[in-house]
Amino acid sequence: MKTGGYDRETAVKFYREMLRIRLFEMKAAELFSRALLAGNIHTCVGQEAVAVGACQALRPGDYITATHRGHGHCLAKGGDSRKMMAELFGKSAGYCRGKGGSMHIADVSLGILGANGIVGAGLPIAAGSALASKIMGKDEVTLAFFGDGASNTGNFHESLNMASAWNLPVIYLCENNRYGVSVCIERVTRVSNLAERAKAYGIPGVTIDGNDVFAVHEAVAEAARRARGGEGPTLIEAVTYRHRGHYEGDPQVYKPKEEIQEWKERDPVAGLKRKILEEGLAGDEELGAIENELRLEIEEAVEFAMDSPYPDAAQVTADVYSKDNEWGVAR
Ligand SMILES: Cc1ncc(C[n+]2csc(CCOP(=O)(O)OP(=O)(O)O)c2C)c(N)n1
Repeated sequence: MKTGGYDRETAVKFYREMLRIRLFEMKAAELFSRALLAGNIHTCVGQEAVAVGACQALRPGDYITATHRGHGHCLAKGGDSRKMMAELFGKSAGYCRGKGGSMHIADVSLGILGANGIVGAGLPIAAGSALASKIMGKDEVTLAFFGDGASNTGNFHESLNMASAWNLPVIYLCENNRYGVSVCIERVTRVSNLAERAKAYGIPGVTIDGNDVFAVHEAVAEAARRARGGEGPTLIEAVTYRHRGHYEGDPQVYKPKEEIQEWKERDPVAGLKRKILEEGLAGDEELGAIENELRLEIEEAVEFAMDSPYPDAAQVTADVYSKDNEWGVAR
């Protein structure tokens, strides 16, 4: 991990954002194990550097599409932890008024075009969003997060082809965490680096260490610069690992124990903390105060969610279709 070129404030800000995601996810996992959350949740523990490095390289007016493992993406793009937690609880104060749950968090005002339970579905949405920016002559970029599994869907290939042919301001960011549910990437894909697939579409493809928030930040900043400069899409493969199961409750019997251990030693949050302390960018006391502050934020989010009412049964068919939005145009 290299902090060269980054100042103290930036390193500490990245740490704070990554730790917020980690604490949110660990709390969500705990609440799920206590049967307080309905439905299913997929945590991104171990992948925090991708969400934070990427979103910190975007502008507030840029857009993202998130995945079924999208809590980190939404928090990193500025999502409100209270509204997110309320949505996980199925409460009316949540982002989807309690009717969407963990996999359907969106806040267009923050550029979050939606987490999505359909694997690969965010890729064409991102291309459409980038096309809208281009048609409207706006200086905006859209970034699609997706997994290694999603890179084997038709949506991936069709989206990259069209985004490339139309030179759209879009960034395709693959979080290669090695598994699609229980299937290891090597069993279903012959190319060793998924970024090689960019060649087929005539766009740049780079493979980076997805546990190094600075490496992710640099790669996305460069891709955003290209996109804004009219140079079209980039495919980035961030190599990372999910520490927990595909869903909460998954015993992960398909993963070698040594592999899990090896990646836990490369924990991106602990690694960044170590780096900050080693380089003297901040001391134990300052980082401890940040952690206490974030723990309080997450506890307050849980209290807010628990205190909120469930949606009214009469609202069950409301909001199924959106008639308009703040721009009065489809996006
Ligand atoms: C189109 C579609 N096919 C299958 C599924 C079932 N499914 C849910 S998550 C998942 C694996 C996705 O793997 P990946 O894209 O690598 O993301 P990760 O879970 O590793 O973050 C599958 C197959 C789905 N939700 N949508």
